[in-house]
Amino acid sequence: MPDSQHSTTPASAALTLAEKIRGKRAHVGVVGLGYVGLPLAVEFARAGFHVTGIDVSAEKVARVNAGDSYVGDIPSAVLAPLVQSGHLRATTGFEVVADLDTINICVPTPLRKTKDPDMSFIVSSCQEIARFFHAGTLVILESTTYPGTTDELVLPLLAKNGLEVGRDFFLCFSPERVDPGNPKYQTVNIPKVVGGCTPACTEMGREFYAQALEHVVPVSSTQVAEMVKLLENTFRMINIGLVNEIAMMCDRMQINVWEVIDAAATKPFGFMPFYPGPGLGGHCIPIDPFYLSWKSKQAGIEARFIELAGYINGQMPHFVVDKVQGALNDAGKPVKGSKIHVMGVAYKRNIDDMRESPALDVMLLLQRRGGKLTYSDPHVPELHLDGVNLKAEPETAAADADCVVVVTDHTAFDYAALLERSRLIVDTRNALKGIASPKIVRL
Ligand code: SAJ
Repeated sequence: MPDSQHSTTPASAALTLAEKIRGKRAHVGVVGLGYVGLPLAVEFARAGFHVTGIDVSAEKVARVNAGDSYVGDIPSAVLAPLVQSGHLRATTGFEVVADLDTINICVPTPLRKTKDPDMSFIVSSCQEIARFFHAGTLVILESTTYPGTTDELVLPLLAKNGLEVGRDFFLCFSPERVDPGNPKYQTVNIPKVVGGCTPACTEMGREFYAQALEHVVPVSSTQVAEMVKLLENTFRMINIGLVNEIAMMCDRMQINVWEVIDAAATKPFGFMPFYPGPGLGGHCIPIDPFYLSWKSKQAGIEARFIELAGYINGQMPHFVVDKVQGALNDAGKPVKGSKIHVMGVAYKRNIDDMRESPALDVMLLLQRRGGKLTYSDPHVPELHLDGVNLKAEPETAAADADCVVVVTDHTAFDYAALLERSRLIVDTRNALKGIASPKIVRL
């Protein structure tokens, strides 16, 4: 059981906390038990800490306490023993903060419709934490956000009753780098960047992560740590935008962009392949860069690359729909009244996440042009448009369709059988790579 003594004098606060962390006697708290928070809580419980997860969802809390995992990367066979041994429990109440020594905040940071940051989850979590906050605590924000959030928004919410950061409590930012479903990189072996409000905070954060994770990367400030994550994901978004624009150029010049990319990828240095697609989905890449552009605009600098890449990526569903229209037209068929079957609707292969999925844009645009839509996706059991579930079995629907569109290239699909039974396939992911057939139209 954790040591429930909380030191009161400043100097001893740091010493006592560091000793608890090193001795794995610290009571670890994780706010937000999603695809980031639950794996983090599990890693610290596995390392021997007493961990309490806090989540607003009573269902999530009940499932954690029943050892019933809802996060793909954490099998119940891993979660249940940690709950049974008492190393991991969950609650919806923040009262437990009074007994916590460390608190990781892993709550969502979505964008509002106006494309500016929605900080409501961070603010509400910090307001609840502040109600029970005490000296000798380490707080680490992990939610992806704009540079300055930790110092400008979180710190004032916690630095109350004379508590001084770096002396009485410790505050850091550490970007989450969880890649759901990645078989090679999981929470324990993904290098963990951490930056504090003060050097003492950075050191406490480093010490904390070093107890459970394989590689810790301390940096000089919370702003550097916040910016690291935004650079990582803005890099991806812009390069995806670049390759999507290259795809549109190649299409116009009748050059096979997939062959171009594969050949360019043979360059052993100075190049990293990205691939064109139907658009940009997910809850990270389409969103994180706009946290950066929002903040940089406040600093008086227009983030032109981000805005341009956002525009180009946003054009891809329209580009795909034009390809479908052109392919049907070449077969003497209008989109209107044609049966169009979409293969794969999740935002990327082999997952079930639909957030910001470009498949939704493609299907809506085709429906607006009069297409009769169905879809197949082994990871997405239902998808309703106008109240109708468009789910159909690939075998029958593809054979019956005037055009099949591969939007998400799940590995579970039988592409050879799909080619056999389809009249026409628009392949937006090069899923039928290397297959030459007049039936196939590629991006
Ligand atoms: N996409 C392309 N072309 C590409 C790569 C991706 O069109 O070459 C599309 C995908 O289909 C998807 C979207 O972009 O719709 C985002 O794909 P992603 O591979 O970036 O996957 P995400 O959104 O799951 O991104 C996460 C990020 N992880 C974190 O933020 C912690 C990202 O930093 C990772 O690099 C990425 O996973 C990954 O590599 O899988």
